[in-house]
This record gives sequence, structure tokens and C-alpha cells, in this order.
Amino acid sequence: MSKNYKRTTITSALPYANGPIHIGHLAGVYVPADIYARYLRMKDEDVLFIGGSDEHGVPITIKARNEGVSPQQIVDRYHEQIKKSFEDFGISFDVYSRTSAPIHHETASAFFQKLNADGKFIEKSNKQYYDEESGQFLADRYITGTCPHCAYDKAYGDQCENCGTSLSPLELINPKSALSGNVPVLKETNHWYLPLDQYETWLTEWIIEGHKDDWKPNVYGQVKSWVDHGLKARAVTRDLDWGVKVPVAGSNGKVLYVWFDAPIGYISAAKEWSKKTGKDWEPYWKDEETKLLHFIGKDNIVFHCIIFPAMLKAEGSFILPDNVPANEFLNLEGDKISTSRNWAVWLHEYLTDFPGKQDVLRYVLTANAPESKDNDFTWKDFQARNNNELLAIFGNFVNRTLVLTHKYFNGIIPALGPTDAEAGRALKEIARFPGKIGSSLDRYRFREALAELMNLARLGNKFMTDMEPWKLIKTDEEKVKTVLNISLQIVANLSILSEPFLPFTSAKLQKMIKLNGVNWKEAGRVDLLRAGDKVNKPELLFERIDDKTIESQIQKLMDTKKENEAGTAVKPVKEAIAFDDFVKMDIRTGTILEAEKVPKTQKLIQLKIDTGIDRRTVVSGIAEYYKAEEIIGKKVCILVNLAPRKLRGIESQGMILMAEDTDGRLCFVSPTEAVSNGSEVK
Ligand code: B3M
Ligand code: ZN
Repeated sequence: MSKNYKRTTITSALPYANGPIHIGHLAGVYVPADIYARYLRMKDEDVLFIGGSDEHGVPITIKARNEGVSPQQIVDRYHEQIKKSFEDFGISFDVYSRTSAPIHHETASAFFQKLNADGKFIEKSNKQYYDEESGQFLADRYITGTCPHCAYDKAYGDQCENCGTSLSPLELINPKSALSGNVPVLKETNHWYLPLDQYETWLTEWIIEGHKDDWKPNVYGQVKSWVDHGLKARAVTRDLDWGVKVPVAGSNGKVLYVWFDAPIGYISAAKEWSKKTGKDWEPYWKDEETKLLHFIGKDNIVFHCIIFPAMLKAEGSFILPDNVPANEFLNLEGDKISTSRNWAVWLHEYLTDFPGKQDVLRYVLTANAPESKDNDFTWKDFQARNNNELLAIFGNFVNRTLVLTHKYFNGIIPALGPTDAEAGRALKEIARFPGKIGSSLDRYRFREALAELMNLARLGNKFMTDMEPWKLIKTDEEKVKTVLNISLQIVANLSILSEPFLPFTSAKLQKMIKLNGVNWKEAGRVDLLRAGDKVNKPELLFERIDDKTIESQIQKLMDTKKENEAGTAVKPVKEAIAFDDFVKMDIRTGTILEAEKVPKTQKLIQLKIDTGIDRRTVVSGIAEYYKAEEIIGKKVCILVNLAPRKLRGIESQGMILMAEDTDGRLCFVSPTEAVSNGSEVK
């Protein structure tokens, strides 16, 4: 039995203010959070719904560098755009803050200072890459080099985007600074670490044992695997100049790690809200009678279920989340949504193309929400749900009810007359919907709750179709009064119960039937509209979306795909080299004698090559394009005087020459005629 709380604090992941937001953000986090907040408010519950922009972190500084502006200018631009998008889509935050705000710097600094004063950190120093020319330590993303696993030469200090391996900067071969292009030097630097390993037992009791039954399996499973694999101390400071300064004397040039300060942004936002409203923020973060919920995407689970709770536990005066109903990811037309590839439906662009249709998108994203697994948004499905569900069921039922009320009774709500079995059943059914929808929402099952709402519209539509008042009116006006009274009560219930999901439609509908100031507790009643009152003329709630409109959206994405491919057209020629540079390379023809996939890697194959000079091992990143068994006997060209290096523990003595096509595909460069192994390539 879930505890009765006095109030609920709802946080929603703070989007990075380095770009616009898209449908994936809405589907994953903000629409479910908003539905839940609206639902609680309709039950007259005390809710604090928190949002805000996450304005620190390396991606923002990289974007600023690329644009030649300051990080503050980047976050100012996108904070406003994101905030407006949320407002446009009815995401009803009580406060939408930002982590570059002074109140956040104060709050995060104080939080850090308390943990530091209480000895909750470990201080460690280690060697990190430092760029002597720009005079700063390099964040992982500011270091590029060759991946030790697949030899990709543009790997980052934290990850190789070619083979997906996560890296540490010291693993990179030939590291280079992205700031100056120089080779960085290793320099001693000290940082503060949160010893997560010390919280393993407590996390096991609190989550693994305590939330086995009420946290979503996708969340519980990820947390359990993190804890089972053993937690390690995590650095909570960085050598950066953009962020919350580390509040310790002599630590200039150091800031709090963005994932340390960002969740504290939820607390700063509550303080900002308190300043605006005069209400006390502390009960929403410190009273055990408060239910704390974090709405996030699956990539943020570890930060919200392990790191931030450990921080709160260490600080000691805060409550812990009661639940973290994280969603999986939404894909677009079968492909991952990607900001860098512009593969997205941006909210500000959606509103330009579909003005006034926020609720259609809210509806489709909820009906297709990736609640337990990744899901796909397609424009065809968007059109189908609008035309076949919202328009044909919800809109059609409301419209027929109001049109007939005006046609037969001049808009006056007719009295409920004698009811037959079907009318009696309809009246009984209405009463059950608030409970059905509410029980799904209480368990964060938003798709299920929305489907129940649509079942109420279906009930109305079917009742109207079965009773055929347009025929009855000729013979039994009293019965038509009953049919329309019941239909109007269903419309009234729809206007209340749809509010969390379709706030714009709900408001429009309540205006049409002149219903206001009602809440969840009144829903289910069959006397919401009083006989004798007059309803307004109906307006269309939804419009048909035609094929042309959808085709143009799909075309827009196809054009984006083409641009992306075009963007990977033939690479520009590299800088000129002298002939002497070329002759240093000793390239020979050879034959593949043996080939075997390197275990636990996606891309690597271990080859035995007959070079005409010797037989040697070479590791090559071609497993995505070739099966080991199909390349034995293949003629290749091999760079034989490349210094040997270890790849996944295997010494690779040379490099096979591959041609990389514009779409990234690799193919062998082989002699076109029979030549003996060891023939020099000149
Ligand atoms: N800024 C957003 C993300 O990872 C990240 C969330 C912070 S919530 C405190 O997409
Ligand atoms: Zn790699």
C-alpha cells in the first residue's frame, strides 16, 4: 500500500541548453511528467513541478568555441528557446530555472562545502593532459587521438565513436589537444571524489531490496547491474573554467563536474520558486511526508538513482526519490534521433508546420511512449492516430452531441428522461473511468491511462451510434432528451479527464459546454451539466491531416538524410607532403592466411598475413564489413614498417590498406593482377 504523502515534488531532467528540444525529449520525460503533475493538481494535491536548463558541461563550451561566442551566450540563446517550447506545449512547470543562475551557484557550492567539511569526499591527485599553449587542463572531449582498439584516428578522450569503446584519455595513441592541436603533456592535478563504493550496502538495502516491486523493471534492472558490478569513486570536480567554481581556496580553474551540480539544480529551482511565491521550499525537499519523483530518460538513470541519492544521503538533510519512472528512447522513422545529424522533429518547427496541434503531438507521443522499450515515431502513425482516433472518435462524438443539442433543443441541455438498459449501462460505465484512468496514472502507466480515456470517448461514440437520436427524434423526443443528456455528461467527463493529457483540447471543450472549476473528484458524475443550461456552439476540436502534409514531413527527413550522406562525400585532400615522406612508407602486397574475430569487440579481426618477407599478425577494424572466414586467401596491401602496437592485448605488426567509402564502408585495396607477395607498392 503506497504511503499517503502530504505533497509531491516532481523533477524533470534539465535539458542541456546547447540546442533546441525535440519530440524525444517530450516523449521520454516532459509529457509524462506534465500529465502526472496535472493529474495530481486536479486531485487538489500539493505539487511542485520543477524544470530548468542544464547550462554547464563540455558540450556547451565546445559549441561556444565552434561558434566563437561565450558559453553564456550559448545558454542564453537556448535556455529561452527551450523554455518557450515547453510553454508552447503546455508543460506546466511551477518553476523553470537554469543552472547558470546565481542561486544555483550558491546552492551547489554550499552543497559541496557541506560534504567537503563533513569529510564525505576523497581527494586524489593524478596526471591529466594539459595544453601548455592554451594553459589549461583538457576535458576528455578536448583530447583526440587514435583509438587503441580500432585505430580510428579521431577518437575522443572518453569514447571512440567509431567502435563505441569507452576510453580514458591516457589510452589514446598520439593524443592531441583539440584546443591548440599540440601534443598535450601530463600534469599533476587534484580532484575531489565521491566514494560511491561506500554507499553500495545502503543502495542495496534502499533500492535493490526496497524498490524491487515498485520501480520500473528497466530502471531497477539498470541500477541492480551497476551495483552488482561494484561502484567506484567518482570525480566530482573538473579542470574547466565554465561551471560552478569549486569553493575551496586554491582550486581556481576547477569547477564542479556537471553531473554533480546539475541535479542540485532541482533544489536551486525550488529555492527560486520559493523566492517568487513566498512559499517555503524546504518541506518539498526535506519532509519525509513529501513524495519525490524524478522523470528522466534511461541515459540518466545512474545519475538519478545512484549518484544524486548518494549525494543527498551524504548531505543528510534531504529526502530520497520515491520513484524514478524513467522512459526508454523514442526513435524517428526507424533511426535514432540525433541532434548532430539533425534527425529530429524539433518542437519549434513542429509548431510552425502544425499550428495549434500541440495536443495531437502530446497524444501521439503518449500513445507511443517508450515506457518499457525504445519505440518509434512515424509520420504515418501520427496521421493515423490524429485522423482515426482523435478526429473520428473523440472529436466526432463531441461534435455530434453538441450539433444535435443545438439542432433539436437550441443548445439547451435536455433533462434526463426514463432510461432503458443501454442508457443505464452507459450511466454506470461513466462512473468507472476516473478510477480506471487514475489507477494507471498512479502507477506511471501513461499509455494505458490514455487508452482508458479514449475508451470513454468510444463509449460515447458507440452510445450515440446505437441510439441513433437522428432517427428517434421523429418518434420519441423524450428518449432523444435522455440520449443527449447522457452524451453531454460523457462530453463533460471527457473535458475533465482529458486535461492532464490534452490540456488545450480540455480547455476548449470546457469553454464550449461552459464547465469550469471542476476537478478530478467531480469526474464520473452524470450531473455535471445541468438540464436547462445552454451550451455554446461547437467548434472543431481536431482537423484531418492529409497525405500531402505527411509526405512533406517525410520528404523533409529524407532531404536531411541526403544532406547527411552528402556531408560524408569525398573528403577534401590532406595537406601536401614531400615525396620523401611517401617513400618512408613500405607498402607490400600480401595474402591473408588466417582470420579470426577478436572476442568482445565489434570491429576487430586478427589476421595472419604472408607478406612475402615474413608471416605476421595484423589486427584490423573490418569486422563490421567482412566475416573472418570469407577473407582467407584474399590479396591485400599492407604497410609493413608501421611501428607495432597492441590492440586489445594483441600485437599488431602493420596495417592493411582499406578504402573508406563516403558512407563509411571499408573495402580492401588489392592488386588487380597476380603479383607475388612482398611486391613493393610505389
Ligand atoms: N542535462 C540531460 C541529458 O543527459 C542532462 C540532464 C540533467 S538532469 C539533472 O540529456
Ligand atoms: Zn575505436
